[in-house]
Amino acid sequence: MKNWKRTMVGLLSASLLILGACSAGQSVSGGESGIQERTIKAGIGLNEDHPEGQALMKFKEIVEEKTDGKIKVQTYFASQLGDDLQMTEALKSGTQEVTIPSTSPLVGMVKEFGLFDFPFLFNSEEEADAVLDGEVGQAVLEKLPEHNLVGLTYWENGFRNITNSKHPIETAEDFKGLKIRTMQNEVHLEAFQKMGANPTPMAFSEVFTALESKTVDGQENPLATIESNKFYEVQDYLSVTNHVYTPFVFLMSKTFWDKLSDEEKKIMKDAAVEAGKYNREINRKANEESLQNLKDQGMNVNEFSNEEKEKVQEQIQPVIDKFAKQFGEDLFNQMTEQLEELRQ
Ligand code: TK8
Repeated sequence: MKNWKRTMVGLLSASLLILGACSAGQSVSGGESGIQERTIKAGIGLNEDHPEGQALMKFKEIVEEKTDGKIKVQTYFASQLGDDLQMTEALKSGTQEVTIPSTSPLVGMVKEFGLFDFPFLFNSEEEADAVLDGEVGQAVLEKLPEHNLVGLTYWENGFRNITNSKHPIETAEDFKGLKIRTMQNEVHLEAFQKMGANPTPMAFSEVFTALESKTVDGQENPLATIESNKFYEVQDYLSVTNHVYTPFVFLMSKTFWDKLSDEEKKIMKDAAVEAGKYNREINRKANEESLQNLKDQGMNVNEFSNEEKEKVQEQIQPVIDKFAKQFGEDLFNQMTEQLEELRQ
């Protein structure tokens, strides 16, 4: 009898302990389901009127709707919280929850992102979608958790074009001696060096002032950015080169992610993907509209012929060969094979 009693008491206290641990687990780490009151600080480098800004507003709308306002998204634009690298650092240390930087400045951290920085790699946005949303893009996202980051999906910055204050860029020779701001990315740096330009890497938040003060002659970015950031006020010439495609990557702090319940994680992931679809759609429309608007603003616009593109491609091939080896030849080959298949 005594023994039986002791066993019952033992069992009871053990199960109470387990119950206690479960509920503590839920309030501390989120558990498997349920939605809690949370606030997400989300910052980007571009303006709210830019397709990336519009898509961030869409992300906010979806998250707040699906969580009945329990999870709030506070939005910050125009590098208010810092540039791409600074915001990514803030995510790593857990003081900011979301940022959506260009992948290019992150190559110092995850070298494989550099595989997307090769000039003339993608022929269309659809090719970029296929690679980024496919195995190669996903394999690169898997490198992020070891840096305390979670990559939910890719958005689109897009194909880049060159502006400058000196002269139209119509031939491969026209790059010679041009002081051009590049992203903080070694592929871009070395490619422009090979083209005879004088590249200066700097954070995006410093570009307008650098152009205005003539610290640099030019810069390169997608048309929507050239318009949204009013670079036409300090740049006379726009050459439609489409020389390289830049993805955005939707990053979440892993410190924050790990606290979320499975239900909350699904809401975040779905919202990032859905807002990303919207981002790609409006970005592609904005490109067409922006070209017209930039002409209306008085920019001198010219195309860059396929013949000249081929000359540039030849100049920069050694840079691609060098970095493909450095960033991961297997992934590079997988990507080029996928692109060849798409082109058949
Ligand atoms: C915005 C940047 C920018 C990028 C650049 O944060 O740095 O030129 O194209 O748009 O990510």
